[in-house]
Amino acid sequence: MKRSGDRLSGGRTTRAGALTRLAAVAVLWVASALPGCRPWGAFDNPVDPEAENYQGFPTVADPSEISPVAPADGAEFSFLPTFVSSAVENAAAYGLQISGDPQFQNIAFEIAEQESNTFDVSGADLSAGEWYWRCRSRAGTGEWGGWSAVWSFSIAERLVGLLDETYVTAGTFQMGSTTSSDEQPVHTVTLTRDFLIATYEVTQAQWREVMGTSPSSFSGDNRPVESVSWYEAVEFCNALSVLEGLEPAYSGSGDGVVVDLDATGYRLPTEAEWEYAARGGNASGGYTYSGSDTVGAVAWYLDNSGSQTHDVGTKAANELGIYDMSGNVWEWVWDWYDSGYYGASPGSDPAGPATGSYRVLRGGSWSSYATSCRVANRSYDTPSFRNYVIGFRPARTVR
Ligand SMILES: [Ca+2]
Repeated sequence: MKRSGDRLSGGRTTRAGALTRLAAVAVLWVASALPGCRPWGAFDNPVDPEAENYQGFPTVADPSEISPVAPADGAEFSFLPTFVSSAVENAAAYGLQISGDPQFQNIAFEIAEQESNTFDVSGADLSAGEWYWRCRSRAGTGEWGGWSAVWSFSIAERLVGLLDETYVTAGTFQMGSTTSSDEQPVHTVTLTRDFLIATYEVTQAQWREVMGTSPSSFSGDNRPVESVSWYEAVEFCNALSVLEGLEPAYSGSGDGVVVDLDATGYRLPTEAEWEYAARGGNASGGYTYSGSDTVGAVAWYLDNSGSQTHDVGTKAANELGIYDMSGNVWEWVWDWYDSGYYGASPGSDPAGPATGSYRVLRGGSWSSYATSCRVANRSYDTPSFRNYVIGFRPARTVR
């Protein structure tokens, strides 16, 4: 680690922190991938054909020869996937309904008519429980065919969001500074994706909730988790995505980890996202530190920390309402480190070099000199490195 600003001789403390605001919620996670497709016409498992008012199989006549293809009957979701019906030759339009009862007396969500047989149901706001769906098609401007068989699916309980998050609107900013050689050249960066970033560093209570471990050197539920490697931070992000029914952003493992920046799941911010958020995004006041030109107003650092971490959110927030981006603990970000990267990085959505030996760290720590807490400052270490000055905060893409 480029510890130019760090003194790693701080004392330890075991002061107990307050309980966090974590909601005690049931976590029921179920497979979120689309179930396998059923063969066409697999009307072998309609929902409760004995139920009163259930009309049984639809009258199948072209172009009403249609059936749900995915999700198959009984599928469980913690978020709603795309629904797909069988494709019907000559069909000009398809329709879909979702109901809480298999007789479809109350329609909870409907796509009355569209050309595609792939239905985007992401706008359906369904509570946890059992649901039913069916579809139909129409040839040209003629009559609608009959409704398909009814298939069931269920929505799992979702974990109430574990992290407080701050919305960061996409935009353009000047990244870097003239202070240090690896912060040059100052260059224009455009981020094209809105994203959410954790308002606070991940706390020890949050880490324990997801990972079941207590790795930190300092102890306190509301203190930032530290002594976690980059690999472990990535693991946390994927694990939390699974718990909350989001698409995991990472695949692969070790140094072969690949990120999908378009996935909805948690991930480490890119270095550019981190700096943009630290600078206050579109609301930037142009400060040296995240939210102020006075380091002690926004950061726990060498001169005021008492050689220890502090509860997150106990200094002033930055322009966007994000805390501790300067100081408290260094934060792992996604990018590989390359001191010359800024001279060749793309102007849009830079995500770091393709390979490297070190991952970037940002923001300085309780053990850092003020200069390391600057929003433009860059540091790095090997991704397996653990230290009581290093933690992280996740981000995720909004779409
Ligand atoms: Ca920090």
